[in-house]
Amino acid sequence: MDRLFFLTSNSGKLAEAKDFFLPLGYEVKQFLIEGEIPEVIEPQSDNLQLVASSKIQQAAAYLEEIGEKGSILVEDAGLFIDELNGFPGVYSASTLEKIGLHGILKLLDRNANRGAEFRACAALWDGNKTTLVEGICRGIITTEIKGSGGFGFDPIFVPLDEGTGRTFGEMNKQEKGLYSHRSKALNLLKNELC
Ligand code: ITT
Repeated sequence: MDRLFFLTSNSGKLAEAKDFFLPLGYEVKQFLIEGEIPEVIEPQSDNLQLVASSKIQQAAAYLEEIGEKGSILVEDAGLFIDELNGFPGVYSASTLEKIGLHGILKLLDRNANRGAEFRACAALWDGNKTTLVEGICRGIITTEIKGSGGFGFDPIFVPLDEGTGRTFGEMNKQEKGLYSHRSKALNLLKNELC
């Protein structure tokens, strides 16, 4: 089975990528060097693609340095809320850490436009070249936390296309995978690998 090294510190993202690539014959492994996630500098940018490109370049350089061969995956995601002009966007991780899901819900009053989208920008280094893709999932932000599945913002996000009004937090990984920004991005990358 071919291996794909995923540079991420997020176990939820890692689990979803593993599930996605396994049926395609790829074993996704967290990219570690001597048991540690290699340090990469995240450029301060409001552009997910720029962040992902910079991280994949740094990861490819690490792989070359240790004399390993393999493909590397990097993926940067964020929740962009319409009423907040795209906030938290590229600041999603730090915002979630600081104010939590309740804090995000408090930023939207009852009459606010609750439209939002998840964006995932994935970059794949195949040993020669980098491919960059983006997946978007439109949805709405709930008024309360619903469900204990998934990770991150999943319990406050209802994907529009699903149709039952459930949050990602109320779905299992397979159900989320039918609609998510991550699956959309990884589907685009799939053609590069297979
Ligand atoms: P790495 O950069 O190390 O991969 P991270 O946790 O910083 O991990 P991101 O920058 O991609 O990951 O994600 C920004 C935030 O958005 C972070 O808090 C994630 O938990 C959250 N997030 C990303 N994808 C999500 C998803 O599919 N569902 C819910 N929340 C998500």
